[in-house]
Amino acid sequence: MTTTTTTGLGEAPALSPKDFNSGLKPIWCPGCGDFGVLSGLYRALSTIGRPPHEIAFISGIGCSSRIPGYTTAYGFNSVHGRALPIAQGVKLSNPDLLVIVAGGDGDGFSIGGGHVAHAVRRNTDLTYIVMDNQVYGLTKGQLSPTAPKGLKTITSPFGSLEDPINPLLYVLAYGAGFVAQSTPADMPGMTSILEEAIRYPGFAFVNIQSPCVTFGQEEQQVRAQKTHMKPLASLGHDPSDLQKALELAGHYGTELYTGVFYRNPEPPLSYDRLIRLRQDEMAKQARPRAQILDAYLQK
Ligand SMILES: Cc1ncc(C[n+]2csc(CCOP(=O)(O)OP(=O)(O)O)c2C)c(N)n1
Ligand code: SF4
Repeated sequence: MTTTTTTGLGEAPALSPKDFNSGLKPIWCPGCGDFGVLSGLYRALSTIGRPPHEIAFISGIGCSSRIPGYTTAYGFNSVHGRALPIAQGVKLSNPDLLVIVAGGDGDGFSIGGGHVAHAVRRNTDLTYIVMDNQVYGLTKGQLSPTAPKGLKTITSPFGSLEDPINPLLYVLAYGAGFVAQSTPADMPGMTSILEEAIRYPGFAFVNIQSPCVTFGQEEQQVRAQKTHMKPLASLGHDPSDLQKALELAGHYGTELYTGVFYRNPEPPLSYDRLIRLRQDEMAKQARPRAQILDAYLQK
């Protein structure tokens, strides 16, 4: 690192994507979409410029949930489906940390599904990245909640009978302030969406169509995605238009829209900010301990 940037706090060394690479070799299958997501995160974080020790990656269990170990930030590869509650706890106990949550569609919307609604409505300032591959990759390709109807897997040999859940509509319905979708088939677009999501001051959700090359479907692979992905910007979508965002998100599974579906133009104060304000207020009103003891003894 030879260059420096000037910040309000003085001279700080400029960061490069390499500064976020832990050097641990990912054990993902060659060609797995998660490699692209990891590389996009390195780039987005270097542009944002917060050093690794000011960042925490929290994940659950799955191939995609291995991401914390491949970064130099603090990391917790935790318990299947429990990344969001842990991440909220981390953010509340240290609001200065930049907290990023990452994992698979199974981790987020099967076992962890109940936590998503509460994380969204509580609006803690964190970024939730789901690497959506429509299967359980780590446990060898079982049906996941985002698998399309008819998908044949080892747990649905005659084709899935169920309609998939729609992660975009799910978080929009509970009031998420930032909702986007991307794919490693569009590295520049995905990197800038990750950067925007991380900078958003509240709960931000990014669904990344990250192909599983070993158990995934043919039409979900990067080459196929390149031919059918449609940037929302090319449709003239205005991300402040919630009604239109809901309508477009309804095409999940049939259209691969990329870009920002919804960005709240007037983000409310996040939960961690509200808690901090309340704590400051309580500290101002708090009586010295001696006074409390006196009041007790006088009773
Ligand atoms: C409580 C519990 N139940 C089940 C498992 C087994 N398990 C580990 S990862 C996983 C699903 C992984 O799929 P996903 O979250 O979509 O991530 P991917 O591997 O596809 O990235 C399951 C069922 C577990 N580790 N813990
Ligand atoms: S099984 Fe699928 S999701 Fe897991 S590392 Fe391999 S390609 Fe990636």
